[in-house]
Amino acid sequence: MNIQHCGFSTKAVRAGEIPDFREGSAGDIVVPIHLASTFARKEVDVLTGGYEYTRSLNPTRKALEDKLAAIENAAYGLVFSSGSAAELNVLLALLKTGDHILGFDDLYGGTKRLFTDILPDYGITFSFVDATRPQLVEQAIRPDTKLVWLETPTNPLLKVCDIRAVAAITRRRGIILVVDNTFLSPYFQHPLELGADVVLHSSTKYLGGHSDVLGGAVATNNAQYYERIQFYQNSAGAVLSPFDSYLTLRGIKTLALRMEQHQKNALTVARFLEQHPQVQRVLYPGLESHPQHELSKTQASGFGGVLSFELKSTVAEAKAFLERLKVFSIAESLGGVESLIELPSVMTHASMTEEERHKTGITDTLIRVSVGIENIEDLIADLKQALG
Ligand code: P1T
Repeated sequence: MNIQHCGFSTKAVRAGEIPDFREGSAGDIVVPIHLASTFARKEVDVLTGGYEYTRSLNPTRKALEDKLAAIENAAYGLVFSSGSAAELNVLLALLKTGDHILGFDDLYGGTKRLFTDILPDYGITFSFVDATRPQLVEQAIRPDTKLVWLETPTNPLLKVCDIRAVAAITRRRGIILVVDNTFLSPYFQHPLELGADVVLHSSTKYLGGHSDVLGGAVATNNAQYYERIQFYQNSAGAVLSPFDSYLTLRGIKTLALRMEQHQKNALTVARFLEQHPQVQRVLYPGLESHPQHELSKTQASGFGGVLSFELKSTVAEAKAFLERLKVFSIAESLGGVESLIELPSVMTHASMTEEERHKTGITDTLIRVSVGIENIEDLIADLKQALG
């Protein structure tokens, strides 16, 4: 069986976990959790099965890295102890003092914090641009720009940018394009096929899928970038543990089923909110009213399970609405089976300055929802009672 030629769910279930029938193996149908931190060898110069020390490589982590590469249709996959660790590894591996990063102006607050508060200490500069308009990206590129960083859709404003158009610009100029694919997951979007050089995930979210594991993932087809990022992964050591690799392997197997249900529920919630008299605006790429609804359909096969909205309310009223909810939990993070709701201005994006938040459009009353896979009737009833 050549797994590369199989469909998405076959890869999600089987890739990286082909049973081992060699003498002494049990033919495990799921890859075992290899807890060993080090691997013994019979001869000094010969590694057993290619393994040496778990920071460098571990069989359970390797199974996940292979599965990740398969579902992203990539040649190489690497996994880290968190999405943030994956981001810092990619940035330090691919950039040097004097380089400039051009970032989408709407990104996860923690990603922006790496650009604004960490990298300048190492002589790496940054600026932000509204990447929904590719011509603005082109204009914002400087002679020292080495890397463009996109999220699409973005966190928390669900802005969508044209990956193909931005990739055409970065390719022409030899600039690295990184796309954070956390919100759609490889089930709905394949940025490498649209021209990105590196794709990244907080696997804490949809890949893990059950709010019980933190992780980060990177995939690429570029051997040079892969070797450099892998060198940093081993040198810095922010690797995913064997147990967390196992949880993520387990999560990915049901990714297709979960994403379908997240999206179905999210669209129903978005439509319900859009027609509610107390709702000011709803941001969800699956709604016809979303400014990049048509663009989304040309580069992704779905719209995901996250949406944001604003009530016609004060901050205190928005907080009281969240606190009246009984099925939705007030919590950071997204992509788990449970419906989560939060106020980005005081939670996930609190690390941004107020000025920067307002410039980007993150108002104090913006509410972000990660719609889970519960029964939709219960979610709608909960929103109704809390709005009422
Ligand atoms: O939390 P961590 O696994 O380190 O991943 C960071 C990260 C990277 N990229 C995106 C798009 C993200 O949303 C995140 C983390 N986001 C949240 C915790 C959140 O609630 O938005």
